[in-house]
Amino acid sequence: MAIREILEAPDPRLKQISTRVEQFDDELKTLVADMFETMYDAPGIGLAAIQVGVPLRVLVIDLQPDDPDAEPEVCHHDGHEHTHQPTKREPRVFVNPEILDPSEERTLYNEGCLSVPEIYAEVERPSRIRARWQDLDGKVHEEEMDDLMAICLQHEMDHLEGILFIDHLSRLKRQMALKKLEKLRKAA
Ligand code: GNR
Ligand code: NI
Repeated sequence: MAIREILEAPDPRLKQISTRVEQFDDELKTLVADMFETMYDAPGIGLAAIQVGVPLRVLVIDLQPDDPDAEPEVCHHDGHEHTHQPTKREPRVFVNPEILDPSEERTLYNEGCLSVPEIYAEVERPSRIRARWQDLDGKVHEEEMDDLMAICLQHEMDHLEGILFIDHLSRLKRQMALKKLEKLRKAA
């Protein structure tokens, strides 16, 4: 497993349209393992493959990433001592995801993106969706989603179409965000 570099706006690779996964092989499993490691390290609650430069329709989401400030818990069993993070991880993989019947009802959420670091803005999206996707074995799943899961899945699906959350803002707000990003980068 490896932490991969996260591409940042205005990198043109983030505008690519990702292609469907056809091979459910070890290379896909390695990509997903690396995406989880990269996402937890960042830390973030979701990551699309294109954010690490791979234009495939693959997403990972964990709405409960470990709290980086939490003290690791030490526990003893089987005669061994080991540590683990007190918050529970809920890793989810979505291959070739689709959104079905988005609700008329919309919701606003103050979004951020690992590819647009330190910029946050309110984005409006359908409140509820039905999602269909494949797992690492190619098996099809379908589920209704709401709240943060619906928001995050839609944010990640946008990445597959080369869309960033700032593309949902007015041109003025988007330009302000990109200017701020440029300034932050120069200061770093
Ligand atoms: O870590 C992330 N947080 C977040 C907050 C609100 C809405 C969407 C997100 S996803 C983001 C990680 C990321 O950039 N995924 O593409
Ligand atoms: Ni993002």
